[in-house]
Amino acid sequence: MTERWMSLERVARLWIVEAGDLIKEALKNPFDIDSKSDPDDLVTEVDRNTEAFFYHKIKENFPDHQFLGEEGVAKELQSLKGTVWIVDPIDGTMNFVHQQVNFSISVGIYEEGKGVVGLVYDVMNGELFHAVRDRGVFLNDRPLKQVTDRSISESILGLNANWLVEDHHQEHEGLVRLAQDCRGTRSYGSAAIEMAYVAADRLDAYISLRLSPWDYAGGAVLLEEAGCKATRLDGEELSMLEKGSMIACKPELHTTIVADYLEKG
Ligand code: 2AM
Ligand code: CA
Repeated sequence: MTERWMSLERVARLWIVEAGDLIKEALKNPFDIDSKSDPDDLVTEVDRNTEAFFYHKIKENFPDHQFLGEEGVAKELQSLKGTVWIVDPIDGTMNFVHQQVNFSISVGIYEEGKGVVGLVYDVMNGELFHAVRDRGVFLNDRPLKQVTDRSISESILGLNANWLVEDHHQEHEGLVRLAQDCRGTRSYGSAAIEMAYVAADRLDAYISLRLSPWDYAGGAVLLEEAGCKATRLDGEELSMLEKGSMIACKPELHTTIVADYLEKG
């Protein structure tokens, strides 16, 4: 199996780098920007074109594989049977539109619901994180060093300030206490990059209350190979078919945060 996963990773990597080059080209010209569910939920023609690029590559080369992407280029996925590619063509679209940096392409390849390949490409910083199940996790082809599991007071957490000012969710009090107790908070604006940063020991945890499978499918494979955990905030397994909350974290810190800050609310 590992050979097959490694060959899928090689192909996915060629496409992700090619897609990154197309995005950099697209940035040289004006592009259409729309909003989706709310005015701050942005999508551009570059998101759609990049998703279509992956969809057509996958269908041409692996006609029996399934596809799930953010922009709905493929029809809705009903199950995780067989091999499924879960693609976020641009994770951090708001950064893409406003900053032209700090966005990524995320690809997760799942077999019968199990993550086997994960890729997160920070396009403008030229950082490609990849992992193959049982083969470890790499940054630009160099193995990442083992993560350090720190205490809360020494930890830097990836946390968007939105989750601290809105008080209509049950985790609010716990998250405010967590932000007070940790060493510092950061928000980069791309869930996939923030998950990769946990795997690379640049962050100790990343927490979000509302993400979709394409936001975390690639990062979850990186984290598993880095010996970290990625679950919902209640500690339950992430769904690759439904939206939900997420904590990506070093293993002991995960236990502490879920038990002492999230379950107690
Ligand atoms: P996106 O750029 O692909 O939409 C920003 O904090 C992170 O949350 C990004 O990874 C962003 O992914 C994700 N996200 C998920 N749902 C979102 C929404 N409704 N609005 C903005 N960001 C969202
Ligand atoms: Ca996106």
